[in-house]
Amino acid sequence: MDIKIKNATLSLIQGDITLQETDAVVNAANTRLAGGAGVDGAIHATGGPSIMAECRKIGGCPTGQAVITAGGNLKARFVIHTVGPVYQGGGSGEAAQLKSAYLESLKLASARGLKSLAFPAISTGVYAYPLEEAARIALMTVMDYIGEHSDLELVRFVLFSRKMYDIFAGELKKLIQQPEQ
Ligand code: AR6
Repeated sequence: MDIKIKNATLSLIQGDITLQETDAVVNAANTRLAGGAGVDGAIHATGGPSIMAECRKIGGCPTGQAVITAGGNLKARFVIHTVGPVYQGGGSGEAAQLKSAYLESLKLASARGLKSLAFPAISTGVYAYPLEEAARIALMTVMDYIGEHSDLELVRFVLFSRKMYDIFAGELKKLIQQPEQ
C-alpha cells in the first residue's frame, strides 16, 4: 500500500528489512548497541561485523534517540540505529519515547541528505509494545514529518508478518479517513 504526502511516498510492504535498497534502513536496537534478536540480529548477520565495530565506537544510544553507521554488506548504504521503549504498561512515557525514536531517525536521515528510508515496526517484538498503538504512532510521526519536510522522497515500513502488515494498513486507512485524529 502506497500513499503520496506532498512530494514523498509513504509505503507499506510485507518483507525483510535486510533486503531493502533504500539509502538507509532503521535498526530496532538496544541502548548498549550490543546487538540482539529480531531486526537487530538480522541486520548484523547480513550486514557483517563492520556495523558492530562502528556501534562499539559509538558506545550506546539512549531510548528515543538515534545514531548512524555505514551499512556494511547491506544493500542500504547506512543503518540508523534507534532504540524504542520497552513496553511497561503505557504509563512510563512509552508513547513519547516511541514517537521520538521515529522522529530522531527521520531527522538523522534528513541531516545526512538521505532520500529514502526503511523502518521496521520498532518495539513491537522483544519490547512488546501493543501493535495497533505502535503502528498508529509510527504512521502519524512519519506522516507529520514528511508533510513538513520536502527532503525525504520515500519512507517505507517493512513489516515482517502478514499480521503486522494488516495492522499497519488498517491504521493507515483510519488515519487517511480522519487526518485530524
Ligand atoms: N525485517 C523486518 N522486520 C522484522 C525482521 C526483519 N528481518 N525481523 C523481525 N522483525 P524486534 P524491538 C519484526 O524484537 O521490539 C533486539 O534484541 C518483528 O516481527 O526486532 O524494538 C534488540 O537488540 C517485530 O514486529 O525489536 C533489542 O534488545 C519488529 O520487527 C530488542 O530486540 C520489531 O521486533 C528491541 O526490541
